[in-house]
Amino acid sequence: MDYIKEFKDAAEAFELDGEVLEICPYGEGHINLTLLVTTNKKRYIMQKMNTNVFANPDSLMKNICYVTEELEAKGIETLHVVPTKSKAPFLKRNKDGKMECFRIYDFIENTITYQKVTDKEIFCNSGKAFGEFQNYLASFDASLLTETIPNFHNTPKRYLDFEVALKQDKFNRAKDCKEEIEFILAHKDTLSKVVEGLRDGSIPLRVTHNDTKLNNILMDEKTNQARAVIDLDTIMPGSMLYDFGDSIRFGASTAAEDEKDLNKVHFDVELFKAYAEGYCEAVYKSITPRELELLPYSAYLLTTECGMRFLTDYLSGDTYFATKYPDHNLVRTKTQLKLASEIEKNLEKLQNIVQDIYKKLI
Ligand code: ADP
Ligand code: GN1
Ligand code: MG
Repeated sequence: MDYIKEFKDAAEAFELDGEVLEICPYGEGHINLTLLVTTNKKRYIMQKMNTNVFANPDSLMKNICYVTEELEAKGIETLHVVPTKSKAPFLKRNKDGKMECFRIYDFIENTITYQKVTDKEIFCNSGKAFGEFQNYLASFDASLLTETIPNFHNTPKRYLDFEVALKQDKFNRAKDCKEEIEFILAHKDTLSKVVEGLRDGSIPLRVTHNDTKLNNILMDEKTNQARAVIDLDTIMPGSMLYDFGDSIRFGASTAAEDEKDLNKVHFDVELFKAYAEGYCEAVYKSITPRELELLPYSAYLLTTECGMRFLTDYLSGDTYFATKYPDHNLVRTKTQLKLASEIEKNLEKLQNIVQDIYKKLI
């Protein structure tokens, strides 16, 4: 494959231990192109960074270096950036007039990433780990960080982007997703509680991960305890509700994000509870009453937001998320909107669950 040769050439620029033996595709990320590099000494993760999504790779890598160095100094396992031979944190090169960026991390061995929750305990452990990660970031100087994607979780702004894509309907696809479009239009007025709270100060602005799906955490392959939170590209000022909600969106589902058979897709209240137990155990000392109150809503919000983003990308011709077949983004949209509607119906029940968990902790 052509791109393997491209990666091989780029790998030459890095300070690697040993001779490169093999390079092959790895993982299930939707944004960067990720490959596993094996030398005769060790393994690495090499990524072609998505410069369509991340317009400023220099500040992005600066963010990652700041955060990983601070975590390392605290003795917390994290990504380790492998420098280039000229001591840069990534390789930026010009190919046929286009900028290309590559980075390499040490492969974190003896870990596993889950694409779906297989066990309540694993999900609870991931909740605890993302909560603890939130605590580590609390002492981080936010002024050092660049906002890598402005308005990333500004859901009302995402709604406006959706409206533009719908109006343009560049690929004449709106006719194939009428029900999904109707769902989003009908929920327009439910999308602003977190941005409004951040604006009026009733929700604190914190440094957050912003992309807390289960495959962005490495679990120990023997104990299933969390080892490292990865995919640090979107660490930026935000709300902890984004982190909680996004984990529930991905993990508290009975099926994969791109399951085609919607009969298999349900929101699982027990999984919500397991995650909330782990997360609250880590953050109960710092969470505010308003944040606690909005935890269930955040699951609804982030799931709707993600469905809306998939739909926007579908309408725009699949330019953002990596897709494997023509209506992949539409399939993803349908699972997200089904989950969002089930979460919405369960909000009161989820509220009681969260309150019970919290009362036991304090
Ligand atoms: P994307 O932004 O495209 O989601 P990620 O940085 O999340 O890319 O990487 C994709 C996948 O590669 C992860 O879900 C994980 O399985 C794997 N991965 C990434 N970094 C490492 C690492 N340092 N060690 C082991 N596995 C990794
Ligand atoms: C992307 O990078 P990855 O695959 O972990 C996306 C998230 C979405 C998620 C949906 C930078 O996450 O925001 O929630 O896909 N990341 C970015 O699966 O847009
Ligand atoms: Mg990822």
